[in-house]
Amino acid sequence: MRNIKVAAAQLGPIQRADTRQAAVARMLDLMRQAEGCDLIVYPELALTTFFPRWYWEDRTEADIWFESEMPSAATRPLFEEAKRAAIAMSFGYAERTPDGRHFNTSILVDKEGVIVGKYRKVHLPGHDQFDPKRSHQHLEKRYFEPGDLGFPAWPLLGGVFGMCICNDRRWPETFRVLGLQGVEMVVLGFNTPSVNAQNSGEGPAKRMFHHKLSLQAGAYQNSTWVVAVAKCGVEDGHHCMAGSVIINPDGEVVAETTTENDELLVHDCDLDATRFGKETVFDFARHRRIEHYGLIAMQTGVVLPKA
Ligand code: ING
Repeated sequence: MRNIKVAAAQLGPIQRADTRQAAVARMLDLMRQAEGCDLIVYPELALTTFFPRWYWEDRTEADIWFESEMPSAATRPLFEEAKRAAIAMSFGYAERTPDGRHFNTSILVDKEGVIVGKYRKVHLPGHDQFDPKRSHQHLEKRYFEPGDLGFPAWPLLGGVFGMCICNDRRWPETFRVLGLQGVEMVVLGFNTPSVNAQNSGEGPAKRMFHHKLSLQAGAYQNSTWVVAVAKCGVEDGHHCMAGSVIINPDGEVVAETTTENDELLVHDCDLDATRFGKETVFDFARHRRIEHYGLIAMQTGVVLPKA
């Protein structure tokens, strides 16, 4: 029994006009509610509104949404409180590197407040030019570069932890690369518009179905816990879905938020519950046949079979 008491700290909307200090104050309040937990997980881009919904002709005007250091002045109180409370944490933010690169990033911080892992979102959804045909813009390809750190995993809290971000959950490669490192808990944040900008017929119900389908498959097929945390509610008129969930290594949803506001989910996660799947049905070493998997890493798009 290797029990981790996990807190999924869902955030309600953050408006364009809200300050980072206001977001951090809400995150601190959730951290205080999580007293006694081993780990607290916050959403993607937890410090600001989901700014990729807005278009700036001059991309440098979007730099106001980025952090150029971490801890930053606004987030230092979060690291200090985490250290005092001896709780590990993960949260997402927009990262601007000293050499001027831009990433949709998340970090993993240990109980001493030390950053032990960094992940940069690999699968950027959406588009990079203003698209008048869309009901709303989703300009992650405009403001971020694809992540350049791969899908690393780290030892933490007596187990193996990995991170991904939002759209990454829809790509099985994300979970499998982590699974091949023995991951026992994948933590991620998401900001998911509740309607499809290109298909108004795809509303909240279908969105929630695809969201859970992706997470439950990733958990089951790699025998890992998954903790997925939303920033949700209406941000400047744009609705993002909730659906923060904790999923066990059998792919079952064991906890789910019921509001679209700041809300804490707490669940005891036994990392040893990953063992049976890893030693039987998903014993990769015994069952995988990599001699047949070449296309997955050698080919980006579809190549149709010859007639
Ligand atoms: N948001 C959405 C997500 O992947 C999206 C974008 C939604 C893409 C639905 C495809 C389908 O949850 C982010 N931030 O990636």
